[in-house]
Amino acid sequence: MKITGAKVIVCSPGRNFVTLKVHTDEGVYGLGDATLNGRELAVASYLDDHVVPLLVGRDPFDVEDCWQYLYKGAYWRRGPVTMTAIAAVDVALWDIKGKALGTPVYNLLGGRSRTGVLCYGHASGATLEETVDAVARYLDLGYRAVRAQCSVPGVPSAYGVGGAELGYEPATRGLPSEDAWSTEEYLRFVPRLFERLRGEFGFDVALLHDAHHRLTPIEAGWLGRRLEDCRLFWLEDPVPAELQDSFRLIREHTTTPLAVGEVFNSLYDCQQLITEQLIDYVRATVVHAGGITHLRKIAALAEPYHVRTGCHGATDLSPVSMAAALHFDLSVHNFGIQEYMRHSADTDAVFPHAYRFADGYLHPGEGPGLGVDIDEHLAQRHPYVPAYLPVARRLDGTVHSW
Ligand code: EZ4
Ligand code: CO
Repeated sequence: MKITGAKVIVCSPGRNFVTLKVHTDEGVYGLGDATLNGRELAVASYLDDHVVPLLVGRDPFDVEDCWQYLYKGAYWRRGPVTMTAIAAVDVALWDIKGKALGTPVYNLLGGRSRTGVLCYGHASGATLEETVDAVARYLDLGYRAVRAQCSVPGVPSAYGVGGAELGYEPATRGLPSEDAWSTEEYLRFVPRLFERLRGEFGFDVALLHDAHHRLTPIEAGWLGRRLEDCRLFWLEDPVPAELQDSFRLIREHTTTPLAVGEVFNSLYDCQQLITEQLIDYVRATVVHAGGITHLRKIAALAEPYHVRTGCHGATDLSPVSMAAALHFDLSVHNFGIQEYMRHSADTDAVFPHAYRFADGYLHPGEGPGLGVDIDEHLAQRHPYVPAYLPVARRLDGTVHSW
């Protein structure tokens, strides 16, 4: 089998997505997601101008060799744009191999390690009461794990609130908006939120929270300790993780489980976090961390250190990524949980998919390959629209991590 060409499809069915469709001489094609929120066209160009010409004539079954060729062959290593582009090719090749062999991708990854993929949904509200109601709604839908975010008095645009019916959509059309931020108000409010949620729902539901890179290590240590009796499933992204060492300080102060890594693009971003057991869950994803091939290596490194996976799964990852994540999640032994934010009806129409939610678990389906397709005709009706994630500023105007 030979690759005959590949097409980059940019579309915006409610939000922007970049998709790579790899064609072969046997008529089988594969899909990969290449969406990098707010920097979509950079990856589209990287693929179109610099990667697609290198794919023609290659055997799509040589997945590892292709990965190494694109990674080492570029000379310039790592970085979100490069690794997202490599991920798109990698996932498309796994899809092709599954379709060609007539088996779901999870069978190529060692087979099933479990019967379903535990996932969590996103509850949020402008007030504490609204957030309580939102959590209740997820429990009614059968979720066993819920992330809770809430506007903070004095900080109405706190991360993770609103913008979609079952979820949270942070990117807005046009140039970036600016959100006000106050760590002091946030730290005062969050313990109240989780004490209330535990009082209301007890301890049978797993509760998660995303601090979204906004704290310092000592602030994160305080918050983690303060929340210990609320028994969070995890506290996510307590601090920006460029400095992996900073997690040691957090660990010294709290036993609240820590998750990090949705912005990681390689194993080297989490090597120290894993081998020094500074985190409990690694959130690297197929689309931003070099595809299934590289993510498996991150999971393999994590397994002996008791670090489990908790892949990013927000709506800026297309249904192609969600499908790929589910095959990975089903197969990898040290799976922890999968983030699941439902896509809009327009997005689901452009990307028909076999995966389904039932009783708090996701299932990738039993069809060959990834089990997801793209309706190119429909995609064309939703052209790219410039859209960006917000920027955060502290109350005195200083730029803060968003
Ligand atoms: O802000 O996907 O845990 N999920 C998240 C997401 C991210 C967006 C960024 O593109 O933190 O909401
Ligand atoms: Co997050």
